[in-house]
Amino acid sequence: MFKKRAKHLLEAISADAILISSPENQQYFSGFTGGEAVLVLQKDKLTLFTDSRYFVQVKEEAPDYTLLDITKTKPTAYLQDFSPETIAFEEDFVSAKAAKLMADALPDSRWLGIDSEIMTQRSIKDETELACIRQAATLADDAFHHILPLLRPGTCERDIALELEWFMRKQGATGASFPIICASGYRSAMPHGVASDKLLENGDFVTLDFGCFYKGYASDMTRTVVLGKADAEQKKIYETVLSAQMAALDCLHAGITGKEADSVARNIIIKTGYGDAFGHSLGHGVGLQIHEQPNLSPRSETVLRPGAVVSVEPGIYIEGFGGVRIEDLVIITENGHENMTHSEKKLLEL
Ligand SMILES: [Mn+2]
Repeated sequence: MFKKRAKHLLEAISADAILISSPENQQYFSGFTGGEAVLVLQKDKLTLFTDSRYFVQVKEEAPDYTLLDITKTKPTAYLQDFSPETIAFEEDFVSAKAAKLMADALPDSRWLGIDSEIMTQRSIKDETELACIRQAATLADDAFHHILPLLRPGTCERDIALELEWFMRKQGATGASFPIICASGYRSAMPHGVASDKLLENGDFVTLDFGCFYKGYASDMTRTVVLGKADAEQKKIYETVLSAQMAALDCLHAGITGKEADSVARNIIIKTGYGDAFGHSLGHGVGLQIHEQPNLSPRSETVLRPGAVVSVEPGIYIEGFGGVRIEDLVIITENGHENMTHSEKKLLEL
């Protein structure tokens, strides 16, 4: 599998060697999860450079790679023997200083940024990856079910976030996939309102946006509930977001662009008069990172392909009043999508 991924990338670009420095891409191309290494991909040779802290781990996780001690041989010194004409590297990840050192060590080589090719390859998930993301999504669903009885007036947002993370980790997640958002009452108008010391109050919208990492892969979901009885405006906002979300899900299939999907949800929100209150894009790709390709945004010309994993998360946010977001995580298929998020979506009045 890892050999196949490396081969695919080598074939997609014309470079004699590819250097992989970021932790996510090291995991993607080799299986190594230690994070501190450099991979060198060459046509018939896969080499992993790291130090003795990781030697045992590399043998376990990345058996397709030849292990070299980075304290004895630097990747650039190793490459000098091959006089590579073109070397590809992650220019979005490598610091300017490190890039200069690399270029100085191999002054005759042409250096090529490779980030977008890698992100395009990573945007289509294979079955092994999908199994991890499904499990990460299931753990998040289970955590939402677990947290519902704890959403009570007087509970602190941070305690809710902590309990969600604790629950997911107890069930096998390695951590939350980003700082958990628990935004209640007026704070729910902040799309990225990370949990604060605020106590939940009766009448509050409570937006929970969270997910976890399972075997390196992220999940992402959002639900918004009301504490007590929802008032008429809360109901109207919630129903608008829900119908936008359902319409966007219905339109998803391989072949449409990110832009088209975004506009389906956005037009519903605009028609209801809340257009200005939906400032962010409809969704984003999810995988080894919480935000990756493809994007479902008004600017995204990317055509969705089968095997892409995206979030679908319209929202309405009104300063001083509150906000609603509903988010599912789905796999794009030839004729539609597979929804990995199964938590209740009708308005819960707790
Ligand atoms: Mn998201």
